Amino acid sequence: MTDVVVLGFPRSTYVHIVRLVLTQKAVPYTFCDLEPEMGSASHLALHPFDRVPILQHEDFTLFETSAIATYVDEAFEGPLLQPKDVRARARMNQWISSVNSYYYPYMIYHVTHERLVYPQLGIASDEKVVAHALPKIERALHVLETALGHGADYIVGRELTLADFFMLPSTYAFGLTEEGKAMYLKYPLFCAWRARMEALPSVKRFRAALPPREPIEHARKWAVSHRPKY
Ligand SMILES: N[C@@H](CCC(=O)N[C@@H](CS)C(=O)NCC(=O)O)C(=O)O
Repeated sequence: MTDVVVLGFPRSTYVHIVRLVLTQKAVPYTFCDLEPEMGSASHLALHPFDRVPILQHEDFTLFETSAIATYVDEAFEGPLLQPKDVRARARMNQWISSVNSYYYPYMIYHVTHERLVYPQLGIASDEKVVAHALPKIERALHVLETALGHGADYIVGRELTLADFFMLPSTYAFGLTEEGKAMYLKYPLFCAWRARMEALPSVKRFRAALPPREPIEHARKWAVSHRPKY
């Protein structure tokens, strides 16, 4: 047992960000699968907005992934994942915010849910949702490819930062869809960044610790609550 607990459901993109950061920082933690409790009073007592992840460290409970990732980086030893330089740190935060606003919603909520999550539950894909998202994702990948085009190993430059760990899970899951596989071929610098990230010992350890991608049972309600209407 450790005094750090991550609560969430196993396939959650945002939970993956937190678990990646903890693994990179070599912080031992326990994962608590909230799937059976999602939306219940016990879940809402931990996260009043009905989301995951939630982090518990000793007597401290925290939600929102950027707050958790920053806390983990600052509360534990190990190489810092936030640049000391004020402008590089601002650039990192620009990318984290961009993942939340321009990458995750289209790659995950729109395409990955329609292509991988709903069909596993017997719910047909909504082609309009996918068609609306794809040009937004093309744009987002083009922007990322341009940012990586200045000889940078990582998104903010030479240093591995939280921005890389925010970007990885959304792009990983979208890359499992047929649309993602086809689109990625056009972005060689982005593909090289992905390969570099997947080669990190922490990322390998994280992937090896994940269970098979089981259906997300509580996602049945997303088809009503989360699905955009076009
Ligand atoms: N703003 C939140 C977003 C978290 C989020 O959207 N998590 C998704 C999983 S990746 C979730 O909890 N979905 C559950 C649901 O909508 O029922 C954060 O940064 O932590």
